[in-house]
Amino acid sequence: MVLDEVIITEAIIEKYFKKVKCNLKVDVGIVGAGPSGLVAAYFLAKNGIKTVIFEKRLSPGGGIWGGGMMFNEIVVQDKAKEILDLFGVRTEKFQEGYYTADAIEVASTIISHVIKSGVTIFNLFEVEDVVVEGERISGVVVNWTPVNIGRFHIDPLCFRTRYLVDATGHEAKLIKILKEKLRVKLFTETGDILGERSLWADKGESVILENTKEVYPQVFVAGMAANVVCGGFRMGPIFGGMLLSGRKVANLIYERISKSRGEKEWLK
Ligand code: 48F
Repeated sequence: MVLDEVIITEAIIEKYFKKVKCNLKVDVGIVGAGPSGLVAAYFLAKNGIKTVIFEKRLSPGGGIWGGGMMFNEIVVQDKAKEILDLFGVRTEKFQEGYYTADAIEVASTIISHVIKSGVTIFNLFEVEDVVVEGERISGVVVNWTPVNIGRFHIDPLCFRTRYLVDATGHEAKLIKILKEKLRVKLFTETGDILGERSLWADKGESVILENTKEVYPQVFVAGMAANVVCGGFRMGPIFGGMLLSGRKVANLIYERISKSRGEKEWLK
């Protein structure tokens, strides 16, 4: 068989646009493919919730790959180890309560499970705004990361979502957009973004699950973004809280969707 370059091109274009069309209206849009966003997407999709991830970088995985200061090992604690076990990631006990895992194995294995669970990850898609219908956030506005890097004057496109998760890590980008452009009052102590505090591993990890919650109707925060929005400490290269936060936000949204089934559905 002689390979035809045009058929190769046609195959890519056709399959890619099919993927885009299939994901224009979803139950859950997750912004950021770091550990929290990936784990959230996996548990949602496994439970039949149509979920998409928008990731501005070329490679999904967020802060996993580099471990601590480019030493590509990560640490997790007991409770989070069970999530790595579920994905089949190998861990080693370092001391009572501390397990290590190869960062590359963690990132690649979780990404693979997420894709196989039915989630589409759109890499190089930067979320730059939200779509609103009155008080309701009904979608995200995306553009190619290279368009933004090149500062080209090119309008974005939109995806409709029923629930959104800000899993953008330290940036808490989605919630910053809500504050800056819509001046909304968040479900935090002051109604504002409380801001990230300095590094305290124990405290940062212990509050992250409390902070993983809905902060505006149908908009949730997970992972480091949850601590940024709710004023939690950062925790450095211990990743248990991120994995558990991803699972928690998936559970919260799953419960909400289960309850609302039977009400007027607007996603067709
Ligand atoms: O930062 P990140 O890994 O978030 P996380 O899940 O995990 C935090 C840890 O990696 C680490 C830590 C460990 O204890 O504190 O920092 O909270 O992943 C966030 C992802 O969001 C993407 C970004 O490229 C990264 O991959 N992201 C950020 N802004 C946008 C975005 C945006 N506007 N649109 C799309 N993706």
